[in-house]
Amino acid sequence: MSEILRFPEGFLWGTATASFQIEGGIEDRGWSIWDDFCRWPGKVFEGHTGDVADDHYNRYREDVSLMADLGMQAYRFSISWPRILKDGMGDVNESGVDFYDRLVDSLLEAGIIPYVTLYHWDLPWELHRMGSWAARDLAYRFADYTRVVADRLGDRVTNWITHNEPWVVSFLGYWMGVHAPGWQDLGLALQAAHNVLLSHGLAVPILRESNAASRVGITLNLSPAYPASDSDADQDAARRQDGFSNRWFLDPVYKGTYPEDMWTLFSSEVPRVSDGDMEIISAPLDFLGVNYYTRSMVQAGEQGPLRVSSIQPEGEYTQMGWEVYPQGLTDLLVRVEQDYAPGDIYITENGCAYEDELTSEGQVHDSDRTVYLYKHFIAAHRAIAEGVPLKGYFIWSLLDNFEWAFGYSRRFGIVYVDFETLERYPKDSARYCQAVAQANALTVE
Ligand code: IFM
Repeated sequence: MSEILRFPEGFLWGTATASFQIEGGIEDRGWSIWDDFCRWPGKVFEGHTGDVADDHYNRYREDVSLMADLGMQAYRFSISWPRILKDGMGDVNESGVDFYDRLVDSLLEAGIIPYVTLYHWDLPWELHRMGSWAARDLAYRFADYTRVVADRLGDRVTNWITHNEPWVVSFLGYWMGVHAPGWQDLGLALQAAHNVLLSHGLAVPILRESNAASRVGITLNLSPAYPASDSDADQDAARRQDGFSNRWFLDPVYKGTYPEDMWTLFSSEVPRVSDGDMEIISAPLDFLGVNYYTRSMVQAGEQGPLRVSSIQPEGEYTQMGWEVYPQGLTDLLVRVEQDYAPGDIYITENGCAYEDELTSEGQVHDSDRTVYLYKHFIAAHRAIAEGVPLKGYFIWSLLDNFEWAFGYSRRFGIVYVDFETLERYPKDSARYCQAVAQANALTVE
């Protein structure tokens, strides 16, 4: 017996991308920390760069048509800060602004609602030289940049996301050193996280003022942490993991405080917080963007300040080595709603990388991706049934693209990109998403 799961009326289906991952067009933008990082030996798979990427800078019209053809109602993309302000501040790069002007206009003409992220990791190099995100001043530079973008696009863009995944920015970039700028210092990472959050809070009123209809949010990558056993030690480990992955960002944004247990745990490494910062950071928002890919399972360990060690439960894994765990999405959404009541929630990213193969007929039979998405759509529907005000779902990603340290070796797109010819080929999963979006429903077998 099959069952039809209907999503609420007005539920928004879309896809997501990010500037550095798809645009290319390096000649019309300033140098960013990722341009530099790509050139560090051994940091990015086979030295891949974002110089050309998917050449979306030149092919955006084709990409907008693709989305329209797939019945997508919204598109989440990011603005490249160094395309707007080559050095991160100073003179506006008019041709860069013009690119986003044309992109937004094409989307609106196609009936696709733009959801614009202001920062998805491509920090202008000059700002990095001024101390990177560990420098408090960057928060104010971000506010200035926000003002420029809001002035130029705010007449047509009303859905804004300040930052994408501050956890990744600060901890992968400044503590673990596997993302740009490649630093490895916990104290600087925590300071970077604080400055990113401060910049978020400073940007909120600027975006609101740009248009009475503006809706502003932030996107966090969240991952529920489960203990490997019922022991007190493992349960404490899961609490620490949750504090690190989730509460370190959710608490400041929604409660105006850092979680006490984690503050104690990080002890001498905690960030400098000035008077008034937490009020700025906790400015009321219109929505929360949640990026969900997998869960974590941990047990008590000895290593590092967190003293947790990760377990790989039996199960299915994607090419990233991430466990396929749709129940985690339901659990996460229900928990976020219960503990933080953030108002409207969007899944601003969910998707998976698998080894795709383009057939000689130009097809990609990615049933593994289709099944992954199908299971996560069901999980999202279950969360709605449990009272979560989930308003939309953005699939990561529209196109195969530059997957950071993995370069082009991981394909997350529902549209295959031949990186030699830059031809696009909708995969079977794209047709599945099209059917779900068009029906605003899915059939469960
Ligand atoms: O590609 C990234 C994206 O830039 C941010 N969220 C996770 C995706 C997959 O790793």
